[in-house]
Amino acid sequence: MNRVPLERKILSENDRIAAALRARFQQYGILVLNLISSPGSGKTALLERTLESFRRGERVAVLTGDIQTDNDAARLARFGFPVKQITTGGTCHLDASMVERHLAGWKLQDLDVLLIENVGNLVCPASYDLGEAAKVVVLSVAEGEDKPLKYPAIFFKAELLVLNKIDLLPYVPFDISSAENNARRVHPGMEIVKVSCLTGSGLQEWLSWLEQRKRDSQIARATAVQV
Ligand SMILES: Nc1nc2c(ncn2[C@@H]2O[C@H](COP(=O)(O)OP(=O)(O)O)[C@@H](O)[C@H]2O)c(=O)[nH]1
Ligand SMILES: [Mg+2]
Repeated sequence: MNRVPLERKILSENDRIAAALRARFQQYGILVLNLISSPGSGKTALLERTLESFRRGERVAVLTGDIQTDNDAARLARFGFPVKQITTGGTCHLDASMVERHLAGWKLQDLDVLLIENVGNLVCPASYDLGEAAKVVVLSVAEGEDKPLKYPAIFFKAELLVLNKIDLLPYVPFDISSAENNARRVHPGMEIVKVSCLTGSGLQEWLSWLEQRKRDSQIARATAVQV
């Protein structure tokens, strides 16, 4: 078998598992977000600030993916919510079967939100559905405003762009309106929030977006139960 049909077969198997996961998440009204960015853009920092803002009883869990180490799980476990590390051992993205395996032991009926940090990479994670309600792409101002044009697939597929590290704007040559225009050239109408996980600036906008999406998932579940 040559490479293209094999790749297609792997992707369609992934789509099958992801569709089953999505149906389970919808059945329980769980909002699942798939966070994608280059290494170092601030996915874990955004999750740290997010978990920090949640009240103790919040029904949230986190899966965090990396090629090696469980450093991110250790950073995130400090907040007292369930966290598991997915170590891919070389694979440059998470896939639906990894998510399915790592859900074992968690009761989905106990969750309202599942946050998934993908492996740091703007390319491969765009091709793998994890059964999420939405992909969120994080881009930091240290990476250059041209990235949406260079890696259009992920900017097209993500529902939200989190522009992180805006505290660094005085120190780096990054044209924020050009970055926004580039993102919206690839994805017209794309929602964008500008944040600093260091200073906390803009985080309220991100948390409001998340809260709205959480309500949407719960309303969708209630509507499905009624019909
Ligand atoms: N100045 C600044 N640094 C940040 C911000 N967010 C994250 N960082 C730093 O960027 C580095 C990478 O962040 P991390 O969350 O590990 O990125 P990840 O690889 O996408 O998970 C760390 O040293 C963070 O402290 C921010 O908003 N401003
Ligand atoms: Mg990380």
